[in-house]
Amino acid sequence: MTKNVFIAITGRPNAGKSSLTNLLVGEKISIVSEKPQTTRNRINGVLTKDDTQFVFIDTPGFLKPRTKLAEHMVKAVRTSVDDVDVAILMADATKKLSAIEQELARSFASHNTKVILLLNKIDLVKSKEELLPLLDEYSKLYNFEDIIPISVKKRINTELIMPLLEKYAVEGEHFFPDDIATDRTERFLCSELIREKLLWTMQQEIPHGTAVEIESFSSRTNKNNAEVIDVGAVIICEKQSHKGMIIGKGGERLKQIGSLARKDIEEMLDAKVNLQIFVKVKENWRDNERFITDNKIADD
Ligand SMILES: Nc1nc2c(ncn2[C@@H]2O[C@H](COP(=O)(O)OP(=O)(O)OP(=O)(O)O)[C@@H](O)[C@H]2O)c(=O)[nH]1
Ligand SMILES: [Mg+2]
Repeated sequence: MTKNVFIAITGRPNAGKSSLTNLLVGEKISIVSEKPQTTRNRINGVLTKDDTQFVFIDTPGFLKPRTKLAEHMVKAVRTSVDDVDVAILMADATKKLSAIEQELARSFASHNTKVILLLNKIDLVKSKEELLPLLDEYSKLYNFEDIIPISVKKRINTELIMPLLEKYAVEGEHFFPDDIATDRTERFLCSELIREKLLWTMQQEIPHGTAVEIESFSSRTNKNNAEVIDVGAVIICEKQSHKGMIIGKGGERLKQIGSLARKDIEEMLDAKVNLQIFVKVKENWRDNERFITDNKIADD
């Protein structure tokens, strides 16, 4: 008999949720950056091991909704913890317990969710003693199934996670084909890989005001009989001045974003990629409900 386990990965922005998702799935399916609020959509990562299918639901860092986009992000978290077999609360060992973790704990309590606490980034903590007061605070916050200090970056204790999760598997048909790593389309992953490079290369506020749309995506064979995928993308930003900064002097910045993104997209698609990126201004798109849903920017 086959088994499934649905796992929601929740926690404050920048805690390392997407890094953990990628590590557990074994492939890069969710983008990672040092800037909080990198993930905007719920992303399912899938790993099938023997009879058991693990479905990891990477969620946007929990935050107070100030824009329509943020509202969608919070909704994505709420609906994710609703109906899982187990949730992970990803906490940051270098940060105090905050209103975000308290709010999540309330949400878990109202659904009776089983929750494993992972205290991440312990590579940045000098001594174990330093962690004790925080561990104590967390153990009072919720009746966690387990509490494990980890480091995704340095792979400390990360080997303990999968055997724990397996315990929550329930019998049933697999929900996804056994050979896929995510249910997201290649087009979506392309747009995310481009957005990730914006986050890497631009100042704080600009990438948060951008969205990336894939306008064309087609495959052809070149004269050497190799597959080439033509990808046409548009970066949408909020101001004319931002457009100038994204393009950069002599187009340098956009070239850099394009070449970093192309490398990752080629790796993902295992083919040569010809990537064209344009930049467009659309004021206040983050507050435009129709734009967000029509373009599936925050939708799942
Ligand atoms: N030092 C250290 N850094 C880490 C660790 N795990 C993740 N990071 C870094 O933390 C930053 C945030 O990681 P993400 O995986 O994007 O975090 P997230 O929780 O998905 O963030 P949002 O999508 O914004 O909610 C990145 O710069 C990671 O490289 C860790 O164990 N140690
Ligand atoms: Mg993330």
